[in-house]
Amino acid sequence: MTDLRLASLRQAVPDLRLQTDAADLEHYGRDWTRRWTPAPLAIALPSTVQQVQAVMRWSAAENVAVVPSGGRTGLSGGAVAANGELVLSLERMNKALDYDPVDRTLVVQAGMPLEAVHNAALEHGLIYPVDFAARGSCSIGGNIATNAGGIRVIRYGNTREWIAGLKVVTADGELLELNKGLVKNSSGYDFRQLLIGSEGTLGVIVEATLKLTDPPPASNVMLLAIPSFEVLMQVFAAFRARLQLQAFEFFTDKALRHVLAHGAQAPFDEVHPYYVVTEFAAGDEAQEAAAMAAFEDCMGNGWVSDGVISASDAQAAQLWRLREGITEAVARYKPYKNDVSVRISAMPAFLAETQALIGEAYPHFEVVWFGHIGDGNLHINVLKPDDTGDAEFLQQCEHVTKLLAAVLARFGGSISAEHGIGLVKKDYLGSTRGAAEIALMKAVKRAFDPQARLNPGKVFDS
Ligand code: 2HG
Ligand code: ZN
Repeated sequence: MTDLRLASLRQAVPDLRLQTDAADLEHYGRDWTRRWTPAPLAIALPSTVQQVQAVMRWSAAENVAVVPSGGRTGLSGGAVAANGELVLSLERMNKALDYDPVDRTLVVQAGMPLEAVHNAALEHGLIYPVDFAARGSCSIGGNIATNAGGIRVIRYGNTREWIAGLKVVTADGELLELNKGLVKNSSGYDFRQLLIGSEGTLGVIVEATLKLTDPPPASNVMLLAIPSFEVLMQVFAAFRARLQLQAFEFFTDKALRHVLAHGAQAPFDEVHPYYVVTEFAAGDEAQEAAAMAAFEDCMGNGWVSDGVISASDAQAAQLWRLREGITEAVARYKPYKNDVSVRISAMPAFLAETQALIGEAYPHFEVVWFGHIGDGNLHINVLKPDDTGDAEFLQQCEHVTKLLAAVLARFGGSISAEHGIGLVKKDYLGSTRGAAEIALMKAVKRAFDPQARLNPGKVFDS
């Protein structure tokens, strides 16, 4: 059966690179979640848009499900192929195609790694400002498919703000050219925005026209030690009022302990409950003075217990490592991840309530909190205790998510701030989206993909 299908794919798209080695099926069939056993039919690695169209036409004719695939750095199972799907990897379509200095846009293929996009923008003296730790491995197509956020959302917004146009191959192999780089386009539904964040369920993103912008002024990085979460919010308000913030990220003592155990250098002699890494414009003396004044005021108020400021790019990178190294440092504990958001102002109450709730239900859990303060986005990593089996741990963590989802529904928050719903959070979609809204989402899915062949089972069951 498998052989027959692959033979028909080879016949339908003769030049297509197809890989079926066990190692490839394993490698391309999973993402960073590692929860599901990869079992794809095969891996298709097209090199042109026409090949992607031909693959989708074949998928329609043979009724084979397709999982669009980028860097697979996702944390929600959105790129997992565990049910005999064809993985459609955009990895070989990884080039910048065009730059327009008047529009200040860069046209890129979907498989281009985010870091390569950053470098391509810099070659033109501009930046593509969306950024996060997985920059070297993730692809721009995957970033768009999940509306990725990251560490500079506070200054530049999510991926959604930076997409001027998209080329998308539909479930039937049609090519849609969405928005075509226009700044203004008031001509009906904006399918470009609908495709952004649709997690490969509505179409295959093959090309994007990215907006670029001026590089920021020179910046400095500060690490602050903070005695409580309530005052952390005061520090945020004080810094935001006086500085042009590029990033304002927090983590806890537990997070720091893991990053230090993983090789980072300790910033302070003492241990503090919370830490902030903030980056802000420091292009002239006035900006530098404003930063020092904000810091001193916060120290004077008892909101900050200690602080370091970067004196070089190397030091700035070292301070950033304390925050960006957390995911890698805790990976060996097979953490169960939640990625939630509430209104910024609601963060202290939400954090206090959920910390108490988890602590009461599972006092033996080590919970690592960190995230993006300016975006109301908290990352909650529950580390697997050594004496708890995988299945039992998963069951307990699902219970934690259920508790969280109920609190989020009350707070009007989101069960996925920036990682997507994928497989991991689909049972909890209803905590964030109303029943009528989910019914409309399903109707949209049916309109784009009536046979449910595109990334089936992700976001919701069709
Ligand atoms: C981050 O902000 C990423 O570092 C990963 O979104 C979060 O590992 C996580 O839970
Ligand atoms: Zn994050």
